[in-house]
Amino acid sequence: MRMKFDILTLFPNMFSSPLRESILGRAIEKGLVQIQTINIRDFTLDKHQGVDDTPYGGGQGMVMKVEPIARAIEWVKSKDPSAWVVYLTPQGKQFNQNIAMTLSSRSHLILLCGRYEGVDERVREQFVDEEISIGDYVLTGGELAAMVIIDALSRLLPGVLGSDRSAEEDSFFNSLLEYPQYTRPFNFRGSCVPEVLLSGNHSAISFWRRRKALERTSMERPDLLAKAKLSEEDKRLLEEILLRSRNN
Ligand code: 9D3
Repeated sequence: MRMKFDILTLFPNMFSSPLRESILGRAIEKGLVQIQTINIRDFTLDKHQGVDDTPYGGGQGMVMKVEPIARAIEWVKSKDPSAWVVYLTPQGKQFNQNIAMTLSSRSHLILLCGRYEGVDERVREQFVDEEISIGDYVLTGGELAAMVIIDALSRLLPGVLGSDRSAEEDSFFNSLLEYPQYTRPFNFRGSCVPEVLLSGNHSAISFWRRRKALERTSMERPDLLAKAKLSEEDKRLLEEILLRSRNN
């Protein structure tokens, strides 16, 4: 159940250290995740190694040429025709946990990172299976987006996290924000840990955490409440929270 990522980029060095740290680094060492960067420039044939050119019809900036990208994708696919091509672009559908789960069931992704004004339309037409954006803000290219996707997918693979964590994953996400966490010291510059957490009363602790999760979600992400599975108790707590926030 290992997953392979081939990253097509003009800046392969961007990927060297971020992916080798911590959990992802261990997943690579364990052989659960394989990441290869491919420099698109290595697939140029002309001696100037041009990877971009001015747009037909005029206009600002440069467009990434079709041939080097086509050759790079065909090279990967000649070894594995099942590889799925994802183009990182502001025009793609917005990445979320559901897309992460769907993509993580594929064994081999080719992540195409755009630069400049993007790729020649014929790359999309003939080679791209899916287009993804990581959100409504402007990046300088698709490289950081590719890393976000690799990170989010890798942690879903069996054996990458502790097994107890992965199970709760799908039920957790898209429901509520998490409750506040504390560790030592008890008193930091006059701000103390809530007493209930020291009480040893597990049902009181669970109740407090659920209330805090509901409180935070209704303040910061009310949109999540619409999708959340709420008990009658949760609904009662929410009423209380809403009433209190109106009085403040
Ligand atoms: C002149 C028009 N450009 C600036 C608004 C459009 C544009 C082209 C290329 C804007 C950004 C980029 C580079 N971004 C990506 O390649 C990218 C991206 C992003 O910018 N935001 C969120 N997700 C992604 S995925 C790839």
